[in-house]
Amino acid sequence: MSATGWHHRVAHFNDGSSRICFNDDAIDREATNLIVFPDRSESTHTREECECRGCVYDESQYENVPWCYFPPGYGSYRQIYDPNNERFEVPIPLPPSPATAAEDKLYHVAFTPEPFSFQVIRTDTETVVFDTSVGALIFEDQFLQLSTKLPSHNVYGFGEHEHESFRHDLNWRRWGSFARDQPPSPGANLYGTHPFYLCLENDYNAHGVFLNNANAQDVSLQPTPALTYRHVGGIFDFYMFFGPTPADVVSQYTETIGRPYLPPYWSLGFHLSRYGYNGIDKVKEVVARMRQYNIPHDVQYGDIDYMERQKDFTIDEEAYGEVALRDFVNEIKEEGTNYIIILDPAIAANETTGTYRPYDDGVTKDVFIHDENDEILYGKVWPDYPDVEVDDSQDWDYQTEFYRSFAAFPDFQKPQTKEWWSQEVNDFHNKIPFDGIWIDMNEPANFVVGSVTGCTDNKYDFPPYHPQIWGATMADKTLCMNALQNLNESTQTVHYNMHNLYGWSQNKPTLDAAREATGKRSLVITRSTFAGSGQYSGHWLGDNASIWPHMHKSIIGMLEFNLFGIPFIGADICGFFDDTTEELCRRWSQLGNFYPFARNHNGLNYRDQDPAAFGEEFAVNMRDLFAIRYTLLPYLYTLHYKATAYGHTVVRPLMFEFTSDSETWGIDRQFLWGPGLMITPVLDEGGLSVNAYIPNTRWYDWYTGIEVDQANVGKWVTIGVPDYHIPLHIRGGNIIPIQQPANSTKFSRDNPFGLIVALSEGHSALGTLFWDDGTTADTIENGEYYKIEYVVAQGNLIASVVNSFGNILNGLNLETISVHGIANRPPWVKLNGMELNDSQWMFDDVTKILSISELAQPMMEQFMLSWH
Ligand code: MIG
Repeated sequence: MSATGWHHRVAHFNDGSSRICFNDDAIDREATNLIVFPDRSESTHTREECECRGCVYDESQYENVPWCYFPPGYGSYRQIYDPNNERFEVPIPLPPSPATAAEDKLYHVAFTPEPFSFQVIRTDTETVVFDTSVGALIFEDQFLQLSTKLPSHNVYGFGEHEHESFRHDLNWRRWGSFARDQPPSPGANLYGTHPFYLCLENDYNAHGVFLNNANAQDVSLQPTPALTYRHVGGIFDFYMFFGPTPADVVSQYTETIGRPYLPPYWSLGFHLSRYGYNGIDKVKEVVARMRQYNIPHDVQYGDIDYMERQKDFTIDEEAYGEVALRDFVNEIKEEGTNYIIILDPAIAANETTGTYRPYDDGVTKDVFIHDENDEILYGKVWPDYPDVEVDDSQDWDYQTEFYRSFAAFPDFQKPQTKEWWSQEVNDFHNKIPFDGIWIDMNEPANFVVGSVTGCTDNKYDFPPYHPQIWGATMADKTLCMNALQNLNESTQTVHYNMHNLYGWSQNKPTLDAAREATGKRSLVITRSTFAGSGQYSGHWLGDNASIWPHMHKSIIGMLEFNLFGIPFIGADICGFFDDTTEELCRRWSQLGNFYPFARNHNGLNYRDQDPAAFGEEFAVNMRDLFAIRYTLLPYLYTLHYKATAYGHTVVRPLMFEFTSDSETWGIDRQFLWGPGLMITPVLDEGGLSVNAYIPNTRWYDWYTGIEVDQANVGKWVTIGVPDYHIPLHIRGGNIIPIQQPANSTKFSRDNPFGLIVALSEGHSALGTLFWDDGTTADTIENGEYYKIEYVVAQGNLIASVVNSFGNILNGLNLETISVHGIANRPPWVKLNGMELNDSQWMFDDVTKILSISELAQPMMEQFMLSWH
């Protein structure tokens, strides 16, 4: 490494090694610069080691504050390129920055030569949004560090972790990112990597920063406010977005990394899953009780227990049976329920030779990741050996050693792997006509460290800096870091560089394969993600537990994934690990009813938690609860369209819509669907009331339609929440398209539509309906949809058809409109100039709701409704 102008010191340690003296958080805390040892836990480094690095040692009494300080004026890199090495760059093609004329740019950049630093400044406010002068910049072969002083304490994003709050705690918190098969746990690096944050400046402008680096990394958040990035490879490839609104930032970010995929309409319905139905009879029993109570059910899952010994592309003949499963899937599809199968990337190896085509073909076609000797790397994941009786009471290590066979890991960056995968998926679809694919374990997860023979001592498995990630070594729960993978079609690199991209690399090939197999838009749900995964897949928040705090955490995760461009997001409703309780499952179903991806999923051997598992009263209430969701699906689908077309969020923090109200900046126990619907779930055991913040505007109760008293807006209010109630409020200024619900979208899509018009202070409102056939791919690109804009002003509602296509709205009528917030009874109501008769409308003088019914207005035609 020979970047000129770099002043570094080498510290010599007792073991004879010499290490770079890592510059660190040179943070201005009470005018003192700080340094910590990034490669050690703060409590283990000694005064000697610290001073040896030219740093200042101070056993600070403050909690979390590092003891090893960085003296002022410590050296920094001036040039950040590496003339001698070709460095790893993330192989995701991103568009170049838009060519903006200098005078139109929202920012400018300033450089300080000595010690080197740079500042990025928002031009119109002079706010310094990024300022590296706060710490030394380091650019070594396996260590990169850069600090920035932040313009405010309002920082959101970075993933994937279990965060306690949506707005970050900046009190010396360090978050590592390295994709890991890791159930949500405090401080852990979870399944995916999202090096993106959004910062709301104190004058309500927002900016976003994406550091396009996929190597293992951590970010230290400091109270200055500041943050420090540390990465073990790659380059500093920064993208900054200047909003100025938070919504603009997300839109600009997703324009760069790729806008989210539009999920099929059916996938917005209710999904039901569990690990360990353990046989088709149980699946049938559960589906039967869903039908018994007429509970909406758009998707049923098959987890790994449908497979023979948990091998991809096989069916357990005893417990399921190919013919029986196929017949069952065809039958539920008739009833409107789709079927999604799980697939794991790891392929059963060795013992299957000659008997298992996915492995045999994979070997012939060279699809698997290689070890450092260029032979197939074998780990262990699910596949069991044949002819072993699995004793679940044995511990994990015992099971791994004695029951699990070898497994090989497809390298999805190889072109032949995509073909091989697609062939297997297509052939399996001929057996079981599934509608979507759920890809799990793609961190990639491995039950042994590195490989069945471990890893060698090499610079990738033992880098000089081990970021704050879980596991004693980098290969913990995954592959050896020096395993060989394709970077692109023709070049190889090490797993060290590609690890965080493994899930991402599987996303598109799986969607492509699913589309080919089904001939439809299809759906992929992935566990591991990187920036851009939202273009191909949705995500669930992983193996949560049936505990109350995980409900709140799921809101935070869901809001974050909306920042990350993966709005089709949800958590396992009622919890994955542990037995749920009736109360927890009831409250969680109320919350989950408002996850974009609403799936009740359960772990192995835990008590049943499907909506009909708790008896009749519960089941009937679930049916009514889900009916609210199904009523709102035209609105939810339109929000997804806006995410795909414009990069809007679907689930939205209050702070996005009420940015100038600082009370909203920290709210993460309430959330919005788009601009118009606020959801305030119960998140605590025994809770029979919630504290809700009602931002200062007009709101209408979903259930009664009655306006929230103006005396209660701009305030925290207590709302009573009986057992079967979740507070929902429609925000003035919105027109919400709705449709009469049914027990699946297959039928609800044919039902009459309605509009809920919620008037603003100025008695106006806006809304959109996006409608396509719900299952064809690329309808937006191909213009194969209807788009209708609804506008209310001065007592007129005008519907304009701004895009039309084919006959997809034929025969569908708008039947009901309810207008909320009219001051006085109107003298008449007219549709296209013709007065409605008295039976078609009524005005309630108490609730102030104008209710119109039996309109019979064709959805595909423009119209005007007047009441003024
Ligand atoms: O836990 O396929 O996160 O949703 O049910 C082992 C079985 C593997 C992890 C997933 C979970 C799924 C389970 N899988």
